[in-house]
Parts: sequence; structure tokens; C-alpha cells
Amino acid sequence: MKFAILTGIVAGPLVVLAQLNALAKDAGLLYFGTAVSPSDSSDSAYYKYENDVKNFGQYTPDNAQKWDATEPSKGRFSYGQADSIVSRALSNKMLMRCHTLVWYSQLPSWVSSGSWTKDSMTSVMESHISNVMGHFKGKCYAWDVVNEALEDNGSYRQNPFLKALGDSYFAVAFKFAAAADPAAKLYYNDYNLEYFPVKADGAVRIVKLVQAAGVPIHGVGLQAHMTVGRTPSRENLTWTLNKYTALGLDVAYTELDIRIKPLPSNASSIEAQAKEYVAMVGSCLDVPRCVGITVWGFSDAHSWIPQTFSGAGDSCLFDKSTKPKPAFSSVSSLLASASGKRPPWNTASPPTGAPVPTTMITATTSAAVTSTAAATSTVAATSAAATKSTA
Ligand code: 9MR
Repeated sequence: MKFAILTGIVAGPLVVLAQLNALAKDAGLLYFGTAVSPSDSSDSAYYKYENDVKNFGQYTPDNAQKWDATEPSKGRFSYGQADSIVSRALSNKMLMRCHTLVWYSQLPSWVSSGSWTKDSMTSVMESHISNVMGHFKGKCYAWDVVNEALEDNGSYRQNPFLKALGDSYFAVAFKFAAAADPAAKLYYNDYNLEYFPVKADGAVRIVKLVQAAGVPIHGVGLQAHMTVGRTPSRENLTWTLNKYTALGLDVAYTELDIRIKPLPSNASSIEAQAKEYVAMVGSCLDVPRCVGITVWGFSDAHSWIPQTFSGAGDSCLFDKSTKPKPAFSSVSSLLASASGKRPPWNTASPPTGAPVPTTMITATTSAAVTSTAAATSTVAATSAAATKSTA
């Protein structure tokens, strides 16, 4: 039956497409999701597709829950756009991954330019996290509590939180998050963890700091903003995911896209992209505690990439006319072929973590980075083989 549906993919119109979320759930994932924006409703084909739970079982708001949107001035909270996304998800019977609480970017100037002591910043963080998470309490399956706290060399990114609290801000943020919505899965979320072993180890360090403080942390989100021709193998991606499941955590790909450069894309780059999407989705299927996959928009007409990376684009599963690309077909086929191979995801009792395959540990991953200075010297060894900062 699934394959009968799939035969219509390449030539057929949108209505006969295979259904990513339905296929992902059959393959043992909790969801296949997408980022959403309030402006999506201006494209009726896109919006219709986005609103069908068979296609997407989970939404992440692209901007609506960030600090500049939710607390533009101190103590004044505003939730209009986020409320409409959350209520749309819930009425569509979808999950919400809520995004994000403590992040250096899209901070209002009263936070980024303020002069903070440890105490005053702690109080601002508590107020922000408890108000925002409290407002959405019970509605978010997961929250990205801390986002992008690492440089690509594994050192901590400078931000007002680090400046005021040092590395204790991680545990402080997760502590306030756990108090505000005890049922939500609390994630550390970052990009380039797939590419840079020292950065992936930096995220391990953050997880261990939070765990050592006796504070809950449930998952690591790997954003997965990838570039065609540079995506690691499925096996290496699996190895990276297992770094976190070995710590007792869930993992998820939270913002997947695979951009093409140079443009225009051609048959060969589009085909390579299809294979790299398979490596990404396949690695999640290979890891029992990989919860699900979220794409950061699903058509080339609605992608953040061209505005941010000059000369790059065509990163999504659908083209600019919301027609499926080979990547869509290959992901659908992969998910269909994985049907029934994993048990359905059980949120109450997730699968236990698989051991890290030691055969895959490489020299570049073994050095634990313990300080900014150490990280800076370690990066030289890895950066030659890896890509430049991407997100
Ligand atoms: O999709 C978001 C885009 O509309 C914003 O302009 C951009 C500004 O930082 O943020 C985008 O989302 C980012 C996400 O929140 C965190 N990871 C990187 C994403 C792409 O920049």
C-alpha cells in the first residue's frame, strides 16, 4: 500500500504524495515536523500541506517564541503570534517543539545591552523562563531551553548570560525550565554538532554540567543545517547522536535542511542532496532514542537560506512551486522501507540508549575541551576537514 502511494510521488500533484509524518510514525519515530511561520498562510498550497497531520506531526515556531517576540520590554510579555501557532498545532493534533528561551540572538536590546550582575541576570532569566513556559504549560512536548551556546571550536559563545553567571547559567536555565513545566522535555539545541567533533563534545560538556547540578535535561537537538557535498556519512551521524544517548538523553534533528551551492542546482546536486537527506533521516532511524526530525521549512520558496548564505539555496524537500524533489522521494521511500522495524515511540518509557560504537571514535574526537584556550588550539586540527560555521 505504501509503495502504491509512493509511485505517484515524482510526477504527481501534491495531493497524492506520500505522507511524511504517517510514514515516520510507522517507522518508530514520534513525529516528522516542520518549522512554521505566521506568514505561511499567504501560500495556500504550502499552508494546506503544512496543516495536515499526516504530513507533519510537529511544529516549531521559527521566530514567534524567541525573547524579542515574547518579552520585548522588561516584564511585558506578548504571545499573539506564538499562541496562534500553538493552537493551530494542537487543533491539528500535532506536537509542539517550543523554541527558544536562552539564546544570544534575537534578544531585545534591554537584555543584550543591559548591565547585569549574577543576581540581576538570574532574576531576569527566572522571570522570562517561568512566564514564557508557564504561558504554554502543558502545550509544548519539548522546549529548546538553551540554544547555540557554543562556538564551532567547542568553547562557550560569549553572551550576556555567560558574562553574568559563567558556565553556571546552563544549570540555572534548566532548573527554572523544569520548575515552570515539569512535563516538558528540556533540550540543549545547537548547529554544526554534526560536523565538528569538538563542538559535539562541547554539548556533552554542557549536558554533564547540568546533570552534575542535579537538574533535569532530557535531550540534545542537532539543528542539522547541512551543505550538499559535506554531509557526514549515516554511520558518522549515528555515532554523533550516540554521544548524547549514551548520557541517557533523547536526540532529535530539529532544523534540518541541506543547502546547495553553487546555484543553480542541477541533476547531480539534486541527486546528491537526496542521498544526503537519506543519510540524515537514516541516522535518526538507527538510534533508538532519536525522537524525530523537524525540517526548517519544507519548500525552497520558504527557506531562510538564500537571505543568509549568498549563492546558496534549494535546501528543502520541495521546490519553489511546492513540487516534491528527489529528496522527498528518497526520504519517503526510506521511511516506508523502515516501517515496523522499530517499536512505536513510547513517550512514557523511551527506548534505552545504544552503546557508542567504539570503532568509530577518531583522533579528533578524543580531546575533551576544558577551556576556551584549549578549545582554540584543538580546533585547528579539526577545522581543516570540516566546514565553516554554517548557521
Ligand atoms: O528561521 C529563522 C529566521 O526567520 C530568522 O531570520 C533567523 C534569525 O536568527 O532565525 C531563524 O531561525 C534560526 C533558529 O531560530 C536557530 N537556528 C538557526 C535558524 C536559522 O537562522
